[in-house]
Amino acid sequence: MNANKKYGFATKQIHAGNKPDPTGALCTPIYQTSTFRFSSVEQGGARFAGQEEGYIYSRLGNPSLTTLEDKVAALENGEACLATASGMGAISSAIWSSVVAGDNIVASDTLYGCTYALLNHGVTKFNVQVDFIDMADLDALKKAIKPNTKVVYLETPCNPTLKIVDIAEVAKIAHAANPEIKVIVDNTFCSPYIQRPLDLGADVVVHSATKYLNGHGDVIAGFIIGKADFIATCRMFGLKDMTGAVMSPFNAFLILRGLKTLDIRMERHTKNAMALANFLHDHPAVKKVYYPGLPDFEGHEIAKKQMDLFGGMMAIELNADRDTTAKCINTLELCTIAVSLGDAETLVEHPASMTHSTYSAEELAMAGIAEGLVRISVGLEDADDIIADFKQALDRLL
Ligand code: LCS
Repeated sequence: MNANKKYGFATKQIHAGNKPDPTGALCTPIYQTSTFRFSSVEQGGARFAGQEEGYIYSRLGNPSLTTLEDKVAALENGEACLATASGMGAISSAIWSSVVAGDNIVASDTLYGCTYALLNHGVTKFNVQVDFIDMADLDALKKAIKPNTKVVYLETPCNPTLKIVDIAEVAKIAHAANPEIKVIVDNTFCSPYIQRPLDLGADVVVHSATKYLNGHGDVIAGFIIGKADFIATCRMFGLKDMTGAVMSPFNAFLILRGLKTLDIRMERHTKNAMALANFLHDHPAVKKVYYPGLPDFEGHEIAKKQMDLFGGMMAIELNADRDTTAKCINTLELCTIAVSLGDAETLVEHPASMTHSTYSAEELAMAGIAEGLVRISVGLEDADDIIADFKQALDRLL
């Protein structure tokens, strides 16, 4: 690539970050090594002291990961990126790098269950106080920010209700209160092809790369993207000392492979999701469809403004109790009952008993996660086949 030229997303997902390999290998090799040789004690010392560039040990950096990190930074329009062993590794490494005892975090009340657990009963053990609010309510945000608030944390669309939060407005409010506050956005549901939070004013993006970025259901991984100095702190403290959540070179290779088709996959996920959402919207057994692409969905206008596509995630509530809902889901023949999302396969799960079982009954109610809510990660199969599968399952309820 020519460093002075601007390239499109598809070109960047294939070429950005790639380094010429001495062997001429087209794909970045898997540097399956834990450590790196030093030519002398002096050279090792210079690398540890940061006086000489070069690899030391794979918890601190590895060439397979460097290529991937540079590519993901380019896709999110960030200065730098850190690859991690999981999405939770990214989130916890970023949080440990942002707060100390006595600090406050203002967080969305609707988050992936383990993120909620980390904030609700993880960091609170270390005297970091967390206030959960409806992040779509900007007045609630204004009221919640305190002098010791260091982080504002959100997902949009939220897992699992797809609630939309206005990233630009949240960033404006947080930075007006205190420019030092880090607005951290989990961009897992969108991927940078659909939404780029840093362009909208956020400070840090985190990802579960387990999902759309890898896209093939065979890797657990994460990323943190942001300013170079913050990513350096995440690398040399948050990850190196606090979580140790380092990505393996093999997983970096798989994600590099998956990323080459990110845009094509996101287009197809969205097309299939839009078709399924329209079908479900008109089915008499369905009470409500939660999908940002539907004009009657709350947050649709904000979604249109900040997302380039509406994505592949949705949820539905049926005109049925929890047991009947479960029975209906059990009759799906093609779609798979499984947690995770962003894979080629359509995955269906029940948040209240699975991904969000870390929430108490009151917390579920507060976040609007109904007992009968069913989350769907719409896959890449033929839309007609996905729709036919839901039709045969839902028609049994009539
Ligand atoms: N952020 C979001 C929005 C997620 O959905 C997940 C996992 C994570 C972070 C954590 O990433 P991980 O450590 O698993 O790579 N979400 C899951 C879900 O909804 N079903 O299974 C896992």
